[in-house]
Amino acid sequence: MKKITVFLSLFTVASALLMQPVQAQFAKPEDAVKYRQSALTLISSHFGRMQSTVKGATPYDAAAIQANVEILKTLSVLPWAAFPAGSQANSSAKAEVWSDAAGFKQAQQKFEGAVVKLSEVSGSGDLERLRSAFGDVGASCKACHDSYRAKK
Ligand code: ASC
Repeated sequence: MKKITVFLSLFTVASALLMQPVQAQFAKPEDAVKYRQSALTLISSHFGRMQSTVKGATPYDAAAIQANVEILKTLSVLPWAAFPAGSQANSSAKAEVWSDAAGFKQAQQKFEGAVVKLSEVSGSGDLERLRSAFGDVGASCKACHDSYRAKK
C-alpha cells in the first residue's frame, strides 16, 4: 500500500473515532435514574417559570423568555441517554420505555421539536404565538408522561 493510502486510511479511522459523541456513562443504574430525574427537574423548572408570562400575569420580557428557552433547548436533549436498559427500578419509568423504544424515541423527538418551535417564537414579543408554542411543548410533556411515566 502506498504511504498516502495508509495515511488516509488511518486518518479516516481516527476521525471516525474522534467524532463519536461522548456517551453518557453510568456506573450504576441508579446513577442514570438520578441523572435523568435531575435533567427533567431542570426542564420542569425552566418550562414552568414561563407560565405566568403565558397566562398574562407577568409582562412578556422577550429577551428574558428567549434566554430561558435557550436553556430549555439545551436541557431538552439531555434526559434520553439516561434510560439505559435495566434502569427501571426506583423510578417512575414504565416498562414501555424499553418495550416500546421506538414510540419513546418519537415522543422525545416531538418534545425536542416543540422546544425548537418555542425557541423560534420566544423572542418575538407576540404573546399569542408564545402561548401556542408553549402549549405544544406542554402537550408533548403530557403525552410522553401519559404513555411512559407511571402514575404517582
Ligand atoms: C410542567 C411539568 C410537567 C409538564 C406537564 C405538562 O411544568 O413539570 O410535567 O409541565 O404538566 O402537561
